[in-house]
Amino acid sequence: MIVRKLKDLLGTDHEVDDGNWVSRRLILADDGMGYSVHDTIIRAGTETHIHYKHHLESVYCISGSGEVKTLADDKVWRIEPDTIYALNEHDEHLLRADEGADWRLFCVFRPALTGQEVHDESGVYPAPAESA
Ligand code: 9YT
Repeated sequence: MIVRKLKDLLGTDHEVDDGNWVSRRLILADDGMGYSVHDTIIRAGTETHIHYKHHLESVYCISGSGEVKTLADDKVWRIEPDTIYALNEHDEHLLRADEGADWRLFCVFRPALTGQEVHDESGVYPAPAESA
């Protein structure tokens, strides 16, 4: 069984800072679960372009707030505590954190991230084979 505490991951290679966000990667590909689990802080007032072409992601809001704008249809979705969204169509989107407080999101990716992924210029994480 795997048991980890967030405080033990801080400052290690399980913590990845991409500027607009810092991702604390709790469970990764080499844990063999088939998905990865992340506790992510989105910095207040930031906007991030994301397009997970090779992954599915579910995101549950723990604290803070913001919005997701899906670019295919220009819809804007308010995301507040106790709200989940799922990018079930690999939806290209803008992630906008409200001003005032950081936004804490609990994220699950399938397939699992290997650990050090950051977004490329199009907001994409590499396909698993490329990042292995
Ligand atoms: C919600 C989202 O996708 N944020 C970007 C970072 C990502 N969750 C990650 O790598 O943990």
